[in-house]
Amino acid sequence: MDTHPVDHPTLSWPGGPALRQVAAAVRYRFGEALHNLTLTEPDRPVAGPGLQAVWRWESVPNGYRLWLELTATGETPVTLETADVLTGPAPDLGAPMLTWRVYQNGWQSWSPTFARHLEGTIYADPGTPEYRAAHQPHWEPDYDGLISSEWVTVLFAPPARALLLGFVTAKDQLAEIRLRSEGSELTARCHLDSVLLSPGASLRTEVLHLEAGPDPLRLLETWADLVGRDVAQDSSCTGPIPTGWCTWYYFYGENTADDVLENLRAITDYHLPLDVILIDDGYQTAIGDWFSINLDKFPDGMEPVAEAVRAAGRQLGIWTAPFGAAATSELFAAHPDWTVRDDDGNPVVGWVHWGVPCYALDTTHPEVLAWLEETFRRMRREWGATFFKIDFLFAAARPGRRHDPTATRAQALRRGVEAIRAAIGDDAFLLGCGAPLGPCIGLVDGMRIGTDVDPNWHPIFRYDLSAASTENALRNAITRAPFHNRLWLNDPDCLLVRQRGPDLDLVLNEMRTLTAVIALLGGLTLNSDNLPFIRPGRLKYLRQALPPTGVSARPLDLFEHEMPRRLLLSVERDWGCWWVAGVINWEDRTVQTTVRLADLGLPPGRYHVFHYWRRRYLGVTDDAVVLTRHQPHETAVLLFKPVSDRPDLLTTTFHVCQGAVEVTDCRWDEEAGLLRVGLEKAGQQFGEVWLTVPPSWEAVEVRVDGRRSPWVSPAPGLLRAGLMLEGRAEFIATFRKRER
Ligand code: 9PG
Repeated sequence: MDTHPVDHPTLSWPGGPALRQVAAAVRYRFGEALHNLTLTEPDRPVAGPGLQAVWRWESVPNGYRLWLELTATGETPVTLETADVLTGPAPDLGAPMLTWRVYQNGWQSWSPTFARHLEGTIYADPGTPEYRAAHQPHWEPDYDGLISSEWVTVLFAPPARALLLGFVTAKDQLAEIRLRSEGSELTARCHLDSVLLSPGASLRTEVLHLEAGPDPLRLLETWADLVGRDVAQDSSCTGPIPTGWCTWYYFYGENTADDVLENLRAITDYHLPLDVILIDDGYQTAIGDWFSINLDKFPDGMEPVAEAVRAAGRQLGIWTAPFGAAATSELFAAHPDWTVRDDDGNPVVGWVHWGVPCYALDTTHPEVLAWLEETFRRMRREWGATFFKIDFLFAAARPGRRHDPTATRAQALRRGVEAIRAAIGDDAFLLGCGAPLGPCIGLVDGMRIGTDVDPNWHPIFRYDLSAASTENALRNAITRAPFHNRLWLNDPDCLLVRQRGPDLDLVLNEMRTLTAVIALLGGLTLNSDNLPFIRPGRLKYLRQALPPTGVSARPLDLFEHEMPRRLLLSVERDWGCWWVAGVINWEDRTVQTTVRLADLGLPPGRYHVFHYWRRRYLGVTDDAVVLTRHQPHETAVLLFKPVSDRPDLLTTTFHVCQGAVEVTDCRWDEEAGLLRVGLEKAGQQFGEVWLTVPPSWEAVEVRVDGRRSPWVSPAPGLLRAGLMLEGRAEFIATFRKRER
């Protein structure tokens, strides 16, 4: 061990956490020997055989930034294994570690993510080779008892001491934060994947940002802001949020051209504001053979379908798994040398696709990159596709030998995604899926942030947190909500609203929870039902999630519950403000839930409360709402609207977010006793407008677009009127002062 003889420094925050005895470390090979270089002092170069390292520290507001600079100094290259930009005992957060919550961010889209309780967690490591390959890229035999969070973590000791450790760069190395409670160890590690560093060459690790504060959710949001600004350069968070329809979760790969065309027609007939028609897995004959269309399903190839989509004024979306080559594919037969190799020279399996092994393509190979570019250029040019869902991206980051021995797994993956981005152009939408998150940032517009949604609430094939299920998909959609609009646009996966039956096992409350959470999170909103056969009574749910607001509700209790129960969307307009809370019962039984204004962080005051799905006005509160029968898997969507002393808009039933997208304006004219509500929404939808009427006023009439319209008073102090909204409408209610 080559150690510099200096006291280990401390990283500390006044009145906050302290990291004592910190060091940095580099593990590498020079010649045959494995070396460990330890650094205990910033900015002073430390030399080992064939390698020099410098540990950099920078002070930033509320924290520090740490990284390492490595230079090969010998006559022959060094082989780099790992660089720990920070290692030492777990920090002092002023409370025993077993009371902590640790944000455990999974590696890729489907990997379980949540603020893990060190005692009594829902997490269990399945320990299978498949799970490791898909979710644990840094697995080692000593993984037992270790918590590994990819890219970022927050350590939280309730009630108010939190420390964020997050890399603010991510292009070059996969990076994890490892925490071990037994023996107390914290390490922020960049993986250098045995790459060669040639004599004289240098490299920098990713940059670790450390920040302390009282509010762990805020820290996570702040980190995502920093990364979004520096790495994504906000490039990926502009433009409208995609909406659409996807073939996968009804047809599961069995979809034909006719199925697509019939759904396209239904979308037009039903006036559904769904823009992208996404042809998911199943149109191709094999993974890798993207232009070899399965003619049993698409007898005339892709062109006529693409043409019909465009003619209907929609965008064509195409699914691919671009970094795989099925063992049975023509691609693999023609280019067996294009794959990542193991130590024995055999092709590395990226994943097994519905029973067929798919080899991992070597995205450092110039021919592979050229093929990728050509493939995506053709899809754009020949089919006119403008939306690309690229899936199973983690395959490009499988460990193994590559054409370029200096490329890390992260760099290899990034080169592949860069080639695709270059080919499709900046104006096409790129959606990552099954994707290691960090290396994709700045290249993708959207990112799937959870496992697959499913016709079942609980998983039915495997019982781990990464298995397809509505519950698992929703958990990640919520726990990764802080990434939305900061790193990219979040894709929570598809919305299913079809009736319960052989194709869907969700009960009404579960389907409404899926609808509510997707709507409250404000990300991509794609439906995946068989629309020609859907009951009109179910389409209304889809309409209530469209269009996405673009703004995410905040998971207020992310660090309190492993399955967060409280989502809060604050809406502020120049004509008013209100809050929409989604309160989720994850239990399999009915419970009583108390929702306190204080727990929602609402300013003190008096609020009207509306129970959205039940269409029930709950009255006024200045304290709490009690849901006496909060049913299994039910999300109570509660609107909180400040009480006003004149007639006011309470809510509308056109959208779960209750005015955030469809109410363009709301003006009160005291003189004339007129409340004017401007409404606008794409599509065609029946809904209601609810108004509150204080005792000093009484309603005279309601007019919609100048025509008198019937209204009712469902309870004293309330007025309700229905209307068919097609595009725009002007809703005017007239009132007069009551005689005293
Ligand atoms: C198409 C699907 C859909 C879906 C994607 C992805 O075996 N597996 O572990 C496994 C995981 C995810 C998965 C399929 C299989 O789904 O998330 O939206 O595009 O591929 O095959």
